[in-house]
Amino acid sequence: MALFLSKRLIRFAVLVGGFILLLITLSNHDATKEYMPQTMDWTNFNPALSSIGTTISNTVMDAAGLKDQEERTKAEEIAANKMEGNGADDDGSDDIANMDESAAALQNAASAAGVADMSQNIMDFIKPSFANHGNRPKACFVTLVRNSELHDMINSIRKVQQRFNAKYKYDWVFLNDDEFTDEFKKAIREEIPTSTVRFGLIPKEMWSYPDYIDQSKAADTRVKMADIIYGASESYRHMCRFQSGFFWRHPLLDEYDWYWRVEPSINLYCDINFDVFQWMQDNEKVYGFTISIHEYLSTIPTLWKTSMDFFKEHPEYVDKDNLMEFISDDNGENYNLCHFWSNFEIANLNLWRSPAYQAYFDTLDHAGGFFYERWGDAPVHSIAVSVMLPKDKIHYFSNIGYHHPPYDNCPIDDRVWADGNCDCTQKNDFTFKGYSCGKEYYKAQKLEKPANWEEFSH
Ligand SMILES: Nc1nc2c(ncn2[C@@H]2O[C@H](COP(=O)(O)OP(=O)(O)OP(=O)(O)O)[C@@H](O)[C@H]2O)c(=O)[nH]1
Ligand SMILES: [Mg+2]
Repeated sequence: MALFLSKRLIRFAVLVGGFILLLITLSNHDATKEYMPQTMDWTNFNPALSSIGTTISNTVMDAAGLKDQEERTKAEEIAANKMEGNGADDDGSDDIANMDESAAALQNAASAAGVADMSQNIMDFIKPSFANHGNRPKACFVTLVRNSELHDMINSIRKVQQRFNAKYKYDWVFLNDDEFTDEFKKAIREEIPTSTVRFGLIPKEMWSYPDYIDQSKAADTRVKMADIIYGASESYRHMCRFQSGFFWRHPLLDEYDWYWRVEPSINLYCDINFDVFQWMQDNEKVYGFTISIHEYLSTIPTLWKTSMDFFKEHPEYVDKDNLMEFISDDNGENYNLCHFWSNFEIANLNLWRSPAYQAYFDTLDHAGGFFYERWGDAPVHSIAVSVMLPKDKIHYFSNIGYHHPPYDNCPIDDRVWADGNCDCTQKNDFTFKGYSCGKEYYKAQKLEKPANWEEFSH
């Protein structure tokens, strides 16, 4: 009897063991994985806006409260010095192996979710533009502007034409939430005689409240944020939402693959003796910038958490070679407030047209932060680009002399400065100043900083 019982026990144990083995094998099989709930380890990717806030951002927030440009710049300098004191600076001697930790954390999470090739989505969408290799890119300048900004706009156009576009003759698209006046259109056309110039009215649905936004809550927010720069402005919020989620959907942009964003009151300090669009296309770049900077935390309290929650849900949109290290110092837990200054962008439109970015924007839009806070298009674009793109698709144009008040990108390489016939002061170059994010960028890209960078760091 005892022998009979133990035999049954052994048979039972073998059966159960076999079943468990079968389960393990199945759960590791790619095809099965899709249908099985996966536990993801997000311990390294647990967004919380906390630690960065206290030391750096209090000063940054103070700066945000100052509407006067001079005072703001001063406060930002103080913030910059604090950051340097906090060790935000470094001499680049960090262990290179540690640099990829953040990218690896994201990669692991995506692998755990059974996503084989994470870059597939967004880059597959962009790659068709690269097939045009060697041919003239389908590209244009794009400018969102008001009739009242005509004078400052003409100043920008003159510089762009003089330093670049008189030679390369790319189209220029102007957009406005209001009808452009005949006077505006005539004056602009006169400045760009060698290019096709188009003027477009922005459809109402791209510049109004979606029905899921509580407008009285939005109005309350504007009162509460009155002390923060543009905090009380309704139009600024529509502008940021438009630049984040809609400019690339305007029908006038349909025929283009590439754009260069230009604002009123900017300057180009140097001749650009190469076709930047051709360069982007033929080198298969996606997003180019000149200035990077820290954002005011008080304008985006929940942007980081909302973004990271989205990427947790959609690890398939997280590129395995992402530039997370540019925007987070702790593997994605906190936002370090770094972003590319979006008043200058040379980029591929298919980036924003991709289902991945559209899903991201849609999530942000439903979360309401464009109206209940004051989310800027710069951090929105930058978070998307840094998480979704392979980092070698992002490019810093150190050779383009650029100014948007109050900061300069001025080539600190003497040869570049002389060859470009630049008229900026190299000492004013913002790249390695404390409030900039140039150092973070060089580190995240594993680029060696120019030998003379420290001369230009204060
Ligand atoms: N048509 C239109 N354009 C706008 C409106 N608000 C801003 N813009 C444009 O959107 C771009 C960004 O606005 P800016 O006011 O320059 O915002 P910013 O660069 O964050 O801040 P500044 O320091 O003032 O330059 C510029 O090209 C403006 O001309 C608006 O209400 N209507
Ligand atoms: Mg501006």
